[in-house]
Amino acid sequence: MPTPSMEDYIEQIYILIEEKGYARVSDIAEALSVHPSSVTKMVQKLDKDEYLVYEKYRGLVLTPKGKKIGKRLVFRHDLLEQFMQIIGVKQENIYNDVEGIEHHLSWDAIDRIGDLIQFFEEDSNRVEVLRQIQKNTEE
Ligand SMILES: [Mn+2]
Repeated sequence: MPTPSMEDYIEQIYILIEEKGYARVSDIAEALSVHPSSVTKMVQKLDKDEYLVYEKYRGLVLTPKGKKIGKRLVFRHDLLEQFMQIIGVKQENIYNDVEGIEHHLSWDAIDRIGDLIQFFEEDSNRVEVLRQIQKNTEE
């Protein structure tokens, strides 16, 4: 199991490769607001644990294991953002809130949140009812 920090890297590398076709150390460092030397160190660890293959001049490529986890991590992030939106969290808080909790929930909890999203999506009136409650408690 990857640590929270490893998860952040795998997630970001997956996103960069999806968006640009490659992930450079400098891009990863920028995306995660860390020093390039920290990226190099982590990339070596991820290579050792077989999440990716790091070749100094060719750059890095996710292994099937790394890709599979990367995909799940991005799915989890997006699902939690959706959840935050549904429960009415202010847009400006959503990204940081998700970054703060995503590593600390079991996949069981993620699946149950998925059920809840489905519950709200199946009938838009349910979101309206929730908004009404929120409006009433504000007053
Ligand atoms: Mn994330």
